[in-house]
Amino acid sequence: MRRLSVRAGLVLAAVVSLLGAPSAASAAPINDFHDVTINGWVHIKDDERHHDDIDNYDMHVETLRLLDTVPKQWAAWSWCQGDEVYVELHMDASRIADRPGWVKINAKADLYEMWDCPNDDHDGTASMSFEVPPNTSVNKMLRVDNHEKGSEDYAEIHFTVASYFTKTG
Ligand SMILES: [Ca+2]
Ligand SMILES: [Ca+2]
Ligand SMILES: [Ca+2]
Repeated sequence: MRRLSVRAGLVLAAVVSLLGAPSAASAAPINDFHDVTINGWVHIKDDERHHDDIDNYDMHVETLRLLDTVPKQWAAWSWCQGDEVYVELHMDASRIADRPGWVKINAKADLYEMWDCPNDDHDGTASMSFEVPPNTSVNKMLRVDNHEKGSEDYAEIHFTVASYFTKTG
């Protein structure tokens, strides 16, 4: 009898932990997943009359996990150079529905330049889209220029997208 009641207690505990699952997504079965890792570095020039401000910065590494229930994710980065050139990068990764294992990447960079960071003087934009086959990494460079007359500010974003596709079911 004692043994039986212990087992019933364990079953009850298991039911409670299932009910306590944090979201519907985590309770759904996972058939496969993508881990899309993005990293790289950026080179930024703030043009100045006498001495340009130029520097390189690392991008913080982001891993976006794509599932049946979450087929699209995004990440963002921003940098400030010379106290006036503000660069934003936004990237998203999404599953290509009719080609299992493939992902589509959209990348968009915006350059703002005024007398502080961040600022809202939008002086340039650049974007690209590309597809990544399963278990492949791709290197890209996205350049955004300041299109204000006479400006030579720019940013060159060098990044790698690595997509790992795993089937679990
Ligand atoms: Ca400047
Ligand atoms: Ca400056
Ligand atoms: Ca400006």
